[in-house]
Amino acid sequence: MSPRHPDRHQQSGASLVAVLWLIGFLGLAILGTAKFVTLDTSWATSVKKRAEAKNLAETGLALGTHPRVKSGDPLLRSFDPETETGYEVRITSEEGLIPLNQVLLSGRKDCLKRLFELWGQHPDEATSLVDALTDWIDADDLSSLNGAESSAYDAAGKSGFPFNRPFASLGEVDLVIGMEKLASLNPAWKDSFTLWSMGQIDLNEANAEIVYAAIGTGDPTRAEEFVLLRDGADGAPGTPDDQKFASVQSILEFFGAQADPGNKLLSARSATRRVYSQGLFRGEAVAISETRRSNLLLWRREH
Ligand SMILES: [Ca+2]
Ligand SMILES: [Ca+2]
Repeated sequence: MSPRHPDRHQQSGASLVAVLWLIGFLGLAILGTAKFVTLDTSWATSVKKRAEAKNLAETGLALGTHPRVKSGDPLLRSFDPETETGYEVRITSEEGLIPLNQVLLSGRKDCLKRLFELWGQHPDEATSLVDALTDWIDADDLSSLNGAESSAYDAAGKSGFPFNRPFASLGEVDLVIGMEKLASLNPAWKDSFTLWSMGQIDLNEANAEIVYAAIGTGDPTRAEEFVLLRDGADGAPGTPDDQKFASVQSILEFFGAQADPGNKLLSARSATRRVYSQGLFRGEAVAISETRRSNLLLWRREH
């Protein structure tokens, strides 16, 4: 009778478990490494695609900022569907937007109030907000009738405001008391304002809302009719069929309005170009906006 060796059986069993465990561990490690490599490769591909898309956006930007290239030029769009690469450029004018500092400094509160009410703000709230915006940029600490100077900001737990100088960025405007409500009514409110124009509103470039707010007379429907006529048969601004008006006077005649010699806000021409360029590379998109006047870079943002 052969002797029994229970320890040897136990050792074999333990070894088998260890081997199986090791195989399992190695399998998991290999799977993990493969997953990591896949993720790493996809991250590197995404970074490369984004870099290519940015290069294409820069190419479009260089074309769009060239003084001889005008809005509607076929050079401003290029796309190869086979390689899914290209760029699209839009040239607009900074004067097509409301120059916030100048409007406040020149006392044209009515322009802002009309716009805010058009966006759905209650007239009383619109009045308070315009007064608060004025108090933010005027040098004194004397509150306007419905405005907000330092005591109002202290009470709201926002000590250190207002800055009592013109806005240096549209981001600062978010800090003004009452802006949260306006931003909830129109989250894209910044798209209607500029701090980089010559300080006038070019009615040949502004959208219907801004035209309505700036003209100071007539209704929003008339402003929409004006923009329809101005943008030509294709209904798109910045294309060759646009019907630009020669002067502010001719635009006011369209509205049946009298020229106000004291109103220096209106204009029929622009001086500051804003170029938006989107580069596309195989599903990746990078957009860059630049504002230039006489080739001097005033503002740039990468989206
Ligand atoms: Ca002030
Ligand atoms: Ca057009």
